[in-house]
Amino acid sequence: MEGQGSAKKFKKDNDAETIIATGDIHQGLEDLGKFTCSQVLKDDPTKKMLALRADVKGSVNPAVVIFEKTAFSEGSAKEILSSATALKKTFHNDIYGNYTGFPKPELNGLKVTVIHPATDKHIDKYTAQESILVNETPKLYSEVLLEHLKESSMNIQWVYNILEHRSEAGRIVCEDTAPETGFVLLPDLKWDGRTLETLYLVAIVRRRDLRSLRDLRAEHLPLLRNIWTKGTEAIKEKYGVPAWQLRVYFHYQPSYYHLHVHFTSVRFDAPGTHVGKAHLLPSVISNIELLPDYYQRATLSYFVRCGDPLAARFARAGVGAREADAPPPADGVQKSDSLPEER
Ligand code: G7M
Repeated sequence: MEGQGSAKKFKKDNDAETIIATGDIHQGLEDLGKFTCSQVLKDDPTKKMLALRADVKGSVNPAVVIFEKTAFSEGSAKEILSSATALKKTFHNDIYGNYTGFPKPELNGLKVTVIHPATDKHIDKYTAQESILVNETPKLYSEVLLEHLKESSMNIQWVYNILEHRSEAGRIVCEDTAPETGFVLLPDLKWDGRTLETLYLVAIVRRRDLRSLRDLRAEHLPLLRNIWTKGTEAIKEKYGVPAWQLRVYFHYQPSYYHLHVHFTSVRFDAPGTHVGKAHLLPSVISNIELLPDYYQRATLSYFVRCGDPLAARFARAGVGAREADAPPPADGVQKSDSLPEER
């Protein structure tokens, strides 16, 4: 049974019997005929990504649909250079020709992510917004961030579905069932599972009491070392990619507060690998080895989107936008002109 458990509201509609009967839009979804674009959330020419808010026939809830152009692989690069690729000339000048190419559909697939029912949080997440930089001290963590987490509940049913083999069971690359140090490693939602240039897996820990980097201390070193050792070995065995070609890291802030670790190829500039977001696993282990409560004592800096309720909460706590010419605050917020990478 795939993707059990999230609450969904559907209205009666004869054309949408499948949705009503199963309560799951992904059952039997073979095209996008039921979707109508209601808003362009983000159109990112650099990442070649388009995020749309969509109405769904037969459902009162909106969806978020994300289209991404996929990377070339060496295999497809060879196939693409053939008569099956039609060309339309834009112009030519001397030895230089510029064309639009139309390869056969199998070589030209888009990665499509459908989130339904999409919450306001999902819609915010994929909407282009200005952001602020927060320097989160331990005090701000307990007074602002923890309070925010208590009041906002992001649905993490998908995590439990994976841990309990109700979803994506066939995609698991490595599983360790030890209660304290165990985890499940599988391809990330963002990866097609094949293109090594964009390799992206995620390790989800079995235990449910660790929310983020902030909770990690010396007693969790065996868990962290286990994820590093078994995760990198499993990737080497299955994909032939050695540990030294992997970027292994936490996000802080993460989108989901159930501890998980990202494994991406160093050849791939994955979203969320920038300063103020990614914390490399070997460095995290080393920091805790040096100082057992490092992550309870450190100031951790990160970006928050202006539309995120968390930004409003920081502002209410007196950690808000400052005058443009003020010196950078020791424990506060700086306006940032640049957008953060996708969270
Ligand atoms: O930013 P954060 O550290 O919370 O990243 C969470 C990661 O989980 C992202 O890289 C997502 O692409 C990934 N992810 C999110 N969902 C809902 C799923 C899912 O259902 N399956 C898998 N395999 N990965 C997911």
